[in-house]
Amino acid sequence: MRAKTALITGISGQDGSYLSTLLLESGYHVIGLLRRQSVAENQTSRLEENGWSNDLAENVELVYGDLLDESSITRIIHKYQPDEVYNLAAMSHVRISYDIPSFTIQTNSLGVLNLLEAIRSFSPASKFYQASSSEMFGNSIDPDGFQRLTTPMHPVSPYGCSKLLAYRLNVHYRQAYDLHATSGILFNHESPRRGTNFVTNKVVKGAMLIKKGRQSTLEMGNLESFRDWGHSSDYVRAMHLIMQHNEARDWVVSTGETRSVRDLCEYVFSKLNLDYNDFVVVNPKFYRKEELNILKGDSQVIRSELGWKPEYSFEDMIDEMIEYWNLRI
Ligand code: G4F
Repeated sequence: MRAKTALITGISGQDGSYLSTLLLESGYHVIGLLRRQSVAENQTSRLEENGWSNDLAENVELVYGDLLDESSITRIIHKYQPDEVYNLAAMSHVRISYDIPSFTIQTNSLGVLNLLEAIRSFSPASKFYQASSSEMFGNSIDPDGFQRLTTPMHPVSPYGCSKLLAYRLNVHYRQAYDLHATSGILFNHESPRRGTNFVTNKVVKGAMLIKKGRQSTLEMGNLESFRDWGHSSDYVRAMHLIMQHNEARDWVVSTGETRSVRDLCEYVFSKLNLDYNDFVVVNPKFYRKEELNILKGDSQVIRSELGWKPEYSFEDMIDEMIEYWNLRI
């Protein structure tokens, strides 16, 4: 049987690095879209953590391109005619999106439009996965405390607005052009490969630096916001399942549990036998212009229809991150 070809945009990011391994181990030929960076090593540092055997590595092709360089996207889609396209590329940091709103909206919205147009014109049989985000809900919550597909979407950041436009474009291309355009509304997902300017890895790395005497305090923003945190490797499994389903739809992927940033600090510092109250200092510079207060996702549909469930608990995930930094600091 012919190996399936998958294109992953954002292959060098946290999710791209886990997804590429999942697909390679499932026998795919993987094309990874890379953006040029001045430090060449940074482009592939997460991929190197996969430690692929030669057999797996020979099934990966990395190609330069950019969602905003329409010609590069068109050329790649036309050349490879991928069976599956996973769009994981984005400007993904919510607070930074207030500083670079135009770039965020161009990359996260118009970039998706470029991909959908290229697929529509040159490879209409390609299945498409759009990385949608729980940030699209903003502060809307259903009366039972959860967010789900039917919850109104009122984003509170340029990032959330950009993802909402991309989400609606994806639905439109599914309906208007009959593309197999799917999306996963993923709640926060973390791992040791998470950037250290996102809250989980910032707290774990900061606490470890304090534990080892290399830092005295940890400056944080809002400790009272709540997030539904899962593990990236569980969430890329959900992406793959979503793409294998015969019907193109939108799905919510979440743990269904919520914790505050304060709870996170308390857990991480206590694992290192420290009291976070002695070290965590609030600095308003890390506040958002408008905060999204509580996220808790209802993922019953993907659990019952696709048999997905997370394998990592919150504690397992944070313990893995602590172990990672313990070996490196
Ligand atoms: O880790 P965060 O930066 O993630 P955020 O903003 O929830 O966004 C992440 O999840 C989204 C899904 O809902 C993705 F779409 C998005 O791409 C990204 O992956 O912040 C989490 C919470 C926020 O409420 C923030 O205000 O932590 C709070 N926080 C408090 N102090 C902080 C800090 N966040 C960061 N990054 N740094 C702080 O010092």
